[in-house]
Amino acid sequence: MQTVWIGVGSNLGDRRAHIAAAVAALRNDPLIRDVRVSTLIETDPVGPQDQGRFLNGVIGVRTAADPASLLDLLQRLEREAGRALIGERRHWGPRELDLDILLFGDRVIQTERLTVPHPELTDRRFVLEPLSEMAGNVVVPGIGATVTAS
Ligand code: A4P
Ligand code: MG
Repeated sequence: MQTVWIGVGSNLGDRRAHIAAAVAALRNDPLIRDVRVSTLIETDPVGPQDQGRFLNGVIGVRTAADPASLLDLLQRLEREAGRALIGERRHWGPRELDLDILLFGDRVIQTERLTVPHPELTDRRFVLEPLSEMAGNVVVPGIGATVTAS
């Protein structure tokens, strides 16, 4: 079992409902245990400014699934929220639901599909604030600092 931290964001449609549906689906998924959700915060878009404000938070889970299987599950939940297929989206553009793997236990992963820890993790207040609320003492592998210190 690994503890996994997932960043969640939405800035299209009923943002709170998209996030709640993803959390409910994770709670019902046989691969996933112990789902916890941070406070959701209202944030200004980072990147293109011609889009609405985000609702951001962090979801903590425990899972025995491998990282690629977890990514498959998260991408299915993004599609179920109505998000356009990869290739039809604008980079850093608006989205109904974004689920990023921030940390996967203490693993460092670099594959075609996955970079973990998430490369923007320590640069983004909208990730660090909810993550430090839930896991302030977690060490970011490769950096060796805790989330709070970042
Ligand atoms: N991928 C690689 N590593 C990961 C990972 N750790 N977790 C790959 C999840 N996916 C990962 O992602 C594109 C590909 O990244 C996936 O197919 C997966 O194989 P995407 O979510 O489809 O593309 P994207 O979101 O347009 O790009 P990117 O780089 O993921 O953007 P981010 O980092 O998600 O940033 N401002 C505020 N206030 N709040 C936000 O939540 N989000 C973004 C998007 C920009 N500005 C924001 C927010
Ligand atoms: Mg993403």
